Amino acid sequence: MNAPTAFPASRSAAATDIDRLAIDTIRTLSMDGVEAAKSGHPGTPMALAPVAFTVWKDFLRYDPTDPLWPNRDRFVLSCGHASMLLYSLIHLAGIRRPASAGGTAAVSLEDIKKFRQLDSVCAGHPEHHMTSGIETTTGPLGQGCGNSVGMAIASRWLAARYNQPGQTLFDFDTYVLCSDGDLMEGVATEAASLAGHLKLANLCWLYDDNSITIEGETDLAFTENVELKFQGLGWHVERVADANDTAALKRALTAFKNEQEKPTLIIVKSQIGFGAPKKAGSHEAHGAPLGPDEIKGAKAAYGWPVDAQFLVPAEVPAHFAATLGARGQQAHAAWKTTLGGLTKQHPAVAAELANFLAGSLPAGWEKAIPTFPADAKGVASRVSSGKVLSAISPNVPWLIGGSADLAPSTMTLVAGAGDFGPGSYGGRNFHFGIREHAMASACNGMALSGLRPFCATFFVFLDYLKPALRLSAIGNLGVIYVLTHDSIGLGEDGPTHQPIEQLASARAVPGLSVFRPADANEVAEMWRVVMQRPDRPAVLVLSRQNLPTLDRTQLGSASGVAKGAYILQDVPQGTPDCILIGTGSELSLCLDAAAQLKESGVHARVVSMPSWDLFQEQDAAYRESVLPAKVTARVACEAACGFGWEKWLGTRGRFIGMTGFGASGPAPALYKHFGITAEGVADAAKQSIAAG
Ligand SMILES: Cc1ncc(C[n+]2csc(CCOP(=O)(O)OP(=O)(O)O)c2C)c(N)n1
Repeated sequence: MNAPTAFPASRSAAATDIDRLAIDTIRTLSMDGVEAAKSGHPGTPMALAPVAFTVWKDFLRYDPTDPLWPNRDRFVLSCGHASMLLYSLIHLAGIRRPASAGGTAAVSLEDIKKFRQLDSVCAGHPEHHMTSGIETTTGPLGQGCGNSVGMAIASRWLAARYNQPGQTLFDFDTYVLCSDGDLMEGVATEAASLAGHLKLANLCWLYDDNSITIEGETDLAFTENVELKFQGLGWHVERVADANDTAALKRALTAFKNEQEKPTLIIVKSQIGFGAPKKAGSHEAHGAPLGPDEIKGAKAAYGWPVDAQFLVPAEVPAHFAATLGARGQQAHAAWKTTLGGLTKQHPAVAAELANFLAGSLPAGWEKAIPTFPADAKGVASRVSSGKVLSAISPNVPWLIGGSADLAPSTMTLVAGAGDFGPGSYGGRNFHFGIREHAMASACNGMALSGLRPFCATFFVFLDYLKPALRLSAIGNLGVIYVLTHDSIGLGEDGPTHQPIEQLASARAVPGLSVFRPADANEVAEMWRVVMQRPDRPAVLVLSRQNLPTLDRTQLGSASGVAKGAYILQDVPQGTPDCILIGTGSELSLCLDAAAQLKESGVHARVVSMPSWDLFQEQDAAYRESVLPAKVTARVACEAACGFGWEKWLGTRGRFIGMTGFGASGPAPALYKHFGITAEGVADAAKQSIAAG
């Protein structure tokens, strides 16, 4: 082993030799990984190695043999471009895959050598679902910060729900490494504001104040006083003048541990590309391999063998095992003993917790889902959704969430469930404030902590939370998005509030379920489906206006929602002349159009299609049974843009919907104005038949 013997005099004397060896191993592994990949971000891992190392060695409570231990501290790398830092840490700490996945090394040295290659567990940016030890998928700046607030919330909620006097099962902390880019993003400020309000003292962000971004120095665009800003947001702020000063880092982290009231921000001055002779301190160290000369120069500065690559001195993993590993395993063992005590002394609590930990729904959870009697006057789908949510809620305690200041409109307040607020963490109704983006990002963090979160706003504000929604889908996180006021049907608020392109944009997201239910019973069935898919995010698109509750004794059963689309009303016999497809509020227009067509001797099948993606998942035979290939005369009706409907309509089909933005006015007037009427559907059906 060619371990270095000398360290540059400029280096802080605070670290012991073995600590320095570990820090420089993180640095050199990260540099070598990026160099081998010929792409990546070496400079920030080189700078932040001492910071991350100090957290992991001295503070993080983490059992590398069980990365899913529920009470582990969370470590989030929000500046995901510095991913090699995390891969180096996971490798050196010896994190294993869960036993269910074989228990082998999560990141081997061979994996690191394949950084950024197809099928590598060391992807360009950290991907939670791919690699053990990664708490959340990061890369879009600011999201890790948002997620961390959800994790800190989860820790507090789980503690309030399950801890008993003398039996602490949940008290995990969340540590975040974040960069200038993270803190410039609005989502991080929204999230920080929420965390400060909620007094999440179990949350610590370590801000890499290196004054460098991609275009150059931060004073090009970022001159705010971060310390003052965070103090104003209700945070405790610490400063560390040199990222290499591990003793100072320890002091700041100890201050975080001692803080009981506020989240903590530790502002750490670092030098990007630390040690690289020419590129240190320059944006050139940010996003490209350093090149052989700079690598050799940096290794020489560390006192490292300049030609060694991927060198891991044996003492380093042993050092991680003796510190992080030993501490984590001991804490984990103690936790298991506590859990055993809970089972004896509080069997009912322990039984509920066992369900939660297993990720399964409690037996009989769906028994209270209501059935709605036929009613021509009907009920808005936001209202029926609220009723279903309230019915399910008592049976699934970890179904928790709230809205961005719109609960009276989104109908997401669960009566009797209590509020989650500063210092009072047992409630299940959340008030996220008017912070849609952070709300969704925090919900991702809550989902990553095992909870089933829902969040709500107007559907048009999907665009305000879209980046987090996309990450729900990438990460298979079952966040439930309750999005109401789903079309021009909301009426007078006008085009700024009337969604047009949001359905198409949500349907375009892979791995996301999108539902637009047509009546109260479809709403109930939608919730039944969604609850059973905890690994799939869902967007529930709900109306402001009343929708008639259809008479299911005369029409197809709403249980067809589980298949995405189903025949609501068929022709008496033989092949239909045409098929009318509707979603949400427009399904009733299709039924009316079918009645009108019948009078002219045209036999139309009416299909309800609340979820394209679920229908697409069905086998070809089922899809053919609903939309037979030979019936090419088709009309779809939806009060939104028609983008994408060709898939179901084919070349002969017609679409009745919106072609531009809406307008302010009463909903019935708007439907007429934009030609979204039963007559319009019937005419389009005749045209489609004639085109054959
Ligand atoms: C939302 C988002 N916008 C843009 C980017 C592209 N990007 C990656 S890193 C970066 C900024 C780098 O500066 P900083 O955050 O200070 O990181 P450092 O250079 O210190 O590593 C940008 C703009 C991104 N990843 N996410």
